[in-house]
Formats: sequence, structure tokens, C-alpha cells
Amino acid sequence: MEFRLEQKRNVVTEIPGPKSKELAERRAKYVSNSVGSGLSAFIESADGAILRDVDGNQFVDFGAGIGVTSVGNAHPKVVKAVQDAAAKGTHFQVNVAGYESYIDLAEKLTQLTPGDFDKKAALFNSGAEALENAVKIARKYTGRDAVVVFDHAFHGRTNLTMAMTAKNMPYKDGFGPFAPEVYRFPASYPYRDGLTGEEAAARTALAIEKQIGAKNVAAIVIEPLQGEGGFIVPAEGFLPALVKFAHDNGIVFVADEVQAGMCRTGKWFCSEWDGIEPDLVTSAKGIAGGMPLSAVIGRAEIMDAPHAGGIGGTYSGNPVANAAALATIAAYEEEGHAQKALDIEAKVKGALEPLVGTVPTVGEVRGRGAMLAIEFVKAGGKEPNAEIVGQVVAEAQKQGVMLLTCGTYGNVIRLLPPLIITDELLDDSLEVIIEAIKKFS
Ligand code: PLZ
Repeated sequence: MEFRLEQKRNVVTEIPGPKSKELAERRAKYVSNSVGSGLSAFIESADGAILRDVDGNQFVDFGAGIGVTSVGNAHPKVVKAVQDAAAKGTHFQVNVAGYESYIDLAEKLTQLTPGDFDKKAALFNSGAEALENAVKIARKYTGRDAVVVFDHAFHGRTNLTMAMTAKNMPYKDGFGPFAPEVYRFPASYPYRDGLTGEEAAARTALAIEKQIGAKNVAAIVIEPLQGEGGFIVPAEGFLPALVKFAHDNGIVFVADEVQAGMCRTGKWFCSEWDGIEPDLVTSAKGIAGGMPLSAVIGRAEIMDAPHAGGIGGTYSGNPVANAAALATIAAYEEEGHAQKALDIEAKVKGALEPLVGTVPTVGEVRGRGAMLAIEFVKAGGKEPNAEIVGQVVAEAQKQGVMLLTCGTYGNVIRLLPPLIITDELLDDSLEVIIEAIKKFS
């Protein structure tokens, strides 16, 4: 693959450099302080797995815009599709008149999501909007109100999705009151709860029955691999048991694949690893190579439950974003990105797993495909260690490796590189990461 920017980290100034410092001053004056940034440098350009800042520093991008540019930043096929589509019309608006790219994308998505049953799709802009609409659709279909969500969940920042999101700071504090009829239960966190998948699911099912009554539940909404909450892979059998419980009780099972979907875990959708067929899937982030687009895809009879005009939005299914999504999906197919995610997993786990048991602050290395994480603990136990996470991220940043954190306790470093990251860049970055971990452990 040809890249516009050399796929190499290169730090040429202190971070932030002089131009970034100037921008920081302007930001402090004009941008609301509520919009925070992890990296103190300001980005000028990005390509593949490299972020280049305004001072010419190059960082290896282990965030991919929080799992968005999985196909690679500014992928040439996506750029061309966006340019061509924009030249034909920057917006049509689906409630005004239909257009083919909306249908093409809906058709494609119904083919990619798990389950051999009739499916339909509806398009939106953000992940949160997809979640909101999945809940609306499930409520209309079931005629029920209650929504079940889980500890460590992240579903968005709108009022309903704040209610569905678990973590108070920074997502909810002072922003209530939150939407009613949202109930939270423990899920499965093998490193911390020690339960088998069946045990964890039985605990959840009993709690739902006792606290809400299964017959009152419209939807169970869960990330098949919890993202912001700590990249938590549920114990084997947990998700299938939860799907069975949902179906035994007429509940719509919604897999929030906003972060874990679209080849990120080495399959089109993470649900496939657990062999489950969700009734509804929410997708966003990696779906359109960086353009804002999200979708709800699922069983035709459920998707058709709301009345005509009940679901929509001004920008939903914008034709430029649709073209980007179709090009992104074509690139995933043609360039074998799912396999690339598995190659990344093998390399990263091969390098990092030996730290478990030898470096006392490394509690667990986990994840699927290119959705990988290291959970840090205080030496000798499992008490979350957020301090070292800050130190490792800062040290890696100085060396030109941009890392993101996550976890309810802030003690997890996540690796979410674009799937096209080169072997050399990955090897080189892993050395930096390991050295930083050892330095502060
Ligand atoms: N569902 C599983 O991961 C977004 C949020 C970052 P939007 N995750 C990144 C932040 O600080 O806001 C996410 C997700 C899952 C839903 C969402 C929400 O997607 O596109 O941000 O609305």
C-alpha cells in the first residue's frame, strides 16, 4: 500500500511544539473547556497509521479516532469515493427523496451482520443516535418500556444513552436527570468476577426477573466486547445464554457493535465470536472510514415496527457518508482487513502476554483482533492502578506513540490501531510500549 506520509514515528520538537502551543492558546480563548483532548499536540494531517502534528511530529496512531479509521486514515479508495459523491451532490435528505446509495448500503449491511433471516437497516449519524433508535424500535415492537444495560457499559452522550452509560465521570456528572426505565446489571468480567459465562448470565437473568420482570423488558443492550469500560471480553457462554434468556422472554437483543464491529475484532461483527445472532445490531465508527455514519440493522419485522416517518434525521444516510461506507466496506473485503486484525492480535499478544506474571503491575492482556488492552494493577493484587497508565501514556507520547486509555477505573491502556498498520511500525511501537511499562513498574 502507498502512503502519503512516511509510516514512521518521528518526534522533532518537544511535545507540544511551538505551533501547537499557539493553537492551545487560541483554543483556551475560543473553544469550550468541556471539549478535552488527550494529546497536547494539534493534528495537521493523517495517513494510514500516522498522525502528523502542526510542528511536523509524527505519532503512531493507536486510537484510530477511537476505532473509526480502521481501514486506515485517508484511505485512497475512501477519499476518491467521498470526492466523487460530493461532486454529484453534498446532501439529498432521505425524507425528502430517496437515492440509491442509501439502499446499496442498507442491502450490504444486512448481508454482513450475523443471522440468516430477513433483515433491514436504517442509517443515522453517530453511535449514540443508532443506540437511541435501536431502543425506539425495540420499544415500539414490544410495546414495553424497560431497557437493560450493564456495568462498564458505554453507549453515548445523549440523554437516553447517558442513562445507558455506566461511568459517571466524565460522561454524566451534573448532566442529569437521566432518561427513566433504564436498568443496570452486572455482566461478565472474568478477570474480576471469576464467574463462568453460564454463572454470570444466570446472575444477570435472576436480577432482571426480580428487579424488573422479564415481561416488562423491551431490550437488552450490550457491547459484545465492552469498549470504554475496559475492553472486557465476556466469559465464553455468557452472551449465548443472555440471548436465550432474551428470546425466551420476548425481549429484543441489541448488540452494540459501534466500537467492536466492522472487522475490528477479526470478524465483521464481534458477535460472531460468540456465535450469537442479535435481533438488532448498532454500527458506527469503523463503518465509513471517518465520515459520520451509523446504522441499526436487524430482523425485518422488528425494523418495520415503527410507523413511516417515525425514524429519521436531517443528515441520516447522507450520500457522501454512504459512499464512504460503501468504499470502506469494499476495502475491508478486497484488502483482507479482518485477517489483518488477527495478525495484529497475534503480534501484540505475543509481545505483551509475557509481561503477565513477570511485571507485577500488568494484570491482564486481553481483547480480540485489533481491539486489545492491558489492565494495570497495584503490584501483588488486583487493585486498579491508574497512576501507571498515565505515566506509560505520557512516556510513549514523548517517543511518538499515541495511546488511549479506558476502563471504569481508568487503569486500562487500549490498542486500537488502524488495521493497515505495517509490521515494522507495530513492532517498533510495541518496543516503546514495553520499555515504558517496565520503566514505571
Ligand atoms: N457505543 C460501544 O464505543 C463511542 C466515545 C468517546 P458516538 N465510543 C467513544 C467519547 O468520549 O465520547 C461509542 C461506543 C459504543 C456507542 C458509542 C457512541 O458513539 O458516535 O460517540 O455517539
